[in-house]
Amino acid sequence: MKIDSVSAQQILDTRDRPTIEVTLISGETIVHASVPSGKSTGSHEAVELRDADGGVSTAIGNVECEIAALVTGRQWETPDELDAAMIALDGTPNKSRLGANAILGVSIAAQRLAAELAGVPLWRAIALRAGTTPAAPRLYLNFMNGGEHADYRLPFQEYLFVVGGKTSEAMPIAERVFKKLGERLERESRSSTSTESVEVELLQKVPMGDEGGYSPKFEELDKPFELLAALVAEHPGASIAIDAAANALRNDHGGYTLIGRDYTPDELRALYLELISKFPFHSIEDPFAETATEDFTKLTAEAGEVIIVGDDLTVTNPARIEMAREAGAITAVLIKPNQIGSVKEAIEAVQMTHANGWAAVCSHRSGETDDTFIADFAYAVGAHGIKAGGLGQKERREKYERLLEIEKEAETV
Ligand code: 2PG
Ligand code: MG
Repeated sequence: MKIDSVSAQQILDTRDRPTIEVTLISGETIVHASVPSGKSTGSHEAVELRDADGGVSTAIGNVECEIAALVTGRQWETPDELDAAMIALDGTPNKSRLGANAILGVSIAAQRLAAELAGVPLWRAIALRAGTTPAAPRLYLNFMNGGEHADYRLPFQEYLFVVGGKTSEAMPIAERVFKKLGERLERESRSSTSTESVEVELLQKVPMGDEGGYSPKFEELDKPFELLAALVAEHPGASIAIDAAANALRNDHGGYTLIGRDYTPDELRALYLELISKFPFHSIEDPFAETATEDFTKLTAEAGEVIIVGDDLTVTNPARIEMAREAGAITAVLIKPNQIGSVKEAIEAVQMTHANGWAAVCSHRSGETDDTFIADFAYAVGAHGIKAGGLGQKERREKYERLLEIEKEAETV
């Protein structure tokens, strides 16, 4: 693979924040890639380089100068070789010099270019190199958004409807459930007031959170689970997951606060175990803060079949995943390429996760673009699941639509 030109430009993500789009040209072939951005970030994530005003012009400059000088005009055997060269050029442990956003933009674009030049679908090119077995991931659909992604109208960050099997069979279920949930939430909000005027009804439309899921406000902690459980009951094999994103729930006295009530770590663990016993749970992500490894370990030991997922705890970083393995802290790892800053390292994180006998759940970020790389990646590595948001935002739906396309491609390849 030979790259003739590298350029980058600023685009806006789904929260209207600047992010980076990279273009690579090789002969007649032109590919693009853009980089998502998180809000509830772990402190060990690779560095997303931003200007003082939040822009990405320094990162763009790094792509167009140093990185372009490195990657153009020579022959690359694989995109992994190119990733390794960019990592060495950056020279820091967390990509703080060139920026994980700058490096990842080129890294994803290089994967796409290699696939195009080889004439194979992106997921297939990744799987062939990584030696993984492609398979449809379970859909982790974020149907109710809370926490930092929705002004804390709900205490936990994500209330997910989980459905597995072929994507072409899972998606019609997801569509139905999303619509029904919306209708039920509207009914709930209408019944909580006596006014019937049209204006008030319009105001009562259930708001949406950052990830294209509904964002209702309930004072009762159980209420969202009751609503989801009723819908799960109509679909055998479906289940519930949450991302507690507990970094954001910490209070000043060593515990956590949910809907105005304080919990010690032990009380919060007891709450999770109670929820697991009452509702059809599949997994809990980041149940405690990223520093509370022992609390993860205790919950994992008691959670039975329910999977405990590390996100801010592990940040797609081999050293953090190894730390979690030694502690027996989790049974699954959330994989977000931009937490580590290159596709090569994200693949290594998946391989490490699988070697531990754990599940890998590949994930978008709360600030997304129309790039659907994560769908190809999740399918390529045969991930246990993919988190790509709710169905109320175009950029979230596009990931699921890409999975549908991939399923068709897989039938013909
Ligand atoms: C998460 C993500 C994605 P953010 O916590 O898992 O859903 O959110 O991108 O804000 O970190
Ligand atoms: Mg998370």
